[in-house]
Amino acid sequence: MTSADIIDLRSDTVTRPTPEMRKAMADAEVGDDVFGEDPTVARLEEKVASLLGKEAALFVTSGTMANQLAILLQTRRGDEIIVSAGAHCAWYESGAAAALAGVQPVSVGTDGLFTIDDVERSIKPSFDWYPRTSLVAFENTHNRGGGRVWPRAQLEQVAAFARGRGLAVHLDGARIWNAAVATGDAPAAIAAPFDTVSACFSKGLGAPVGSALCSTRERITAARKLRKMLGGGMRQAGVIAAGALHALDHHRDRLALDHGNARVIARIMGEVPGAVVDVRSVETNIVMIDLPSLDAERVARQAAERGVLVSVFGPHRLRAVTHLDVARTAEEGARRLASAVIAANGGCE
Ligand code: TLP
Repeated sequence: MTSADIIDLRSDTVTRPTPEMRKAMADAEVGDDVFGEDPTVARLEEKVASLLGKEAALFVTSGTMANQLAILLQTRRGDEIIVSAGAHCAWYESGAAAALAGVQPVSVGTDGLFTIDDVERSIKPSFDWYPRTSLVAFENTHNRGGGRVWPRAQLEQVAAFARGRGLAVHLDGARIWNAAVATGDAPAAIAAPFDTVSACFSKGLGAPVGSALCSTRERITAARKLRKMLGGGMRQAGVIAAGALHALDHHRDRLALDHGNARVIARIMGEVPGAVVDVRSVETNIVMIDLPSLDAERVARQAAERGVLVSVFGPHRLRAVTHLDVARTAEEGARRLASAVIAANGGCE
């Protein structure tokens, strides 16, 4: 099997820039962005700030950096932050919230969503021996929640409650573009209740690098300094910003195709003996496949032998993610994955 035959459903981060995107990157006008002189970075920052309805934006290397800047900006060492169960900022950022900001995350809710009650019960009283609760981090769509989209009313109510209690509210909007396409809501409407919002260009949008942190001008000025402190000041970054701009202009609407393909995968896998998929919960481009009596690592290995790659998300759970590089092969990917599950389940293919 050649690498061209591999169907890579591990993540929507695995995409390669399209020829048009590469051309936009090659042609980008650039300058030294640490001097604030890169016109393409400036254009990207203005565009993303406007799309998310915020005063300003900062182009950063990764979603991780955007989330961690948001935490560093709005907390003090020893604070507690409230996050969704399975939140990226607590699960997949190498312990940065503890190591860099010195805060401890407390997880609430299920499938990535939580309620006013969850937040209220988690806020620590203001007495000496308690940590100070300072921030609530939301994630929309929610990665470990299987690409779940927050219902807008719930998002607004919970965020407003947290703000009313004096807490900062951050949105990890790595996949806010998917949430917008799935609901028909404008990205700015989804971002509106939040003090800070991170958004990625390198997931479903298919750019090779980069994310943005959006907020008030004042917070973004402070974030720029923190980014430099973390070694994230970039020089002729217009080359990569051009890829992100191209992605914003050309790859947002097509996310609907990825969502349709995710539902196709969910339907195929939902009929395979040994696999359990909640088809109705597949709202965007992520499909969680539960294998209650099978070893997920083993099934992933058998799938790889059949030329389909998926991520292991638990001892009995796989994750498949659709994106622009598998748009035409997602169904074939699901069939190969189904064959791996059937083999692991001791059945005939
Ligand atoms: N998620 C990656 C892995 O890190 C798990 C993936 O394959 O889905 N927020 C959310 C909700 C994310 O899903 C990710 C990446 C990030 C932030 C971090 O983005 P990067 O990888 O750019 O640091």
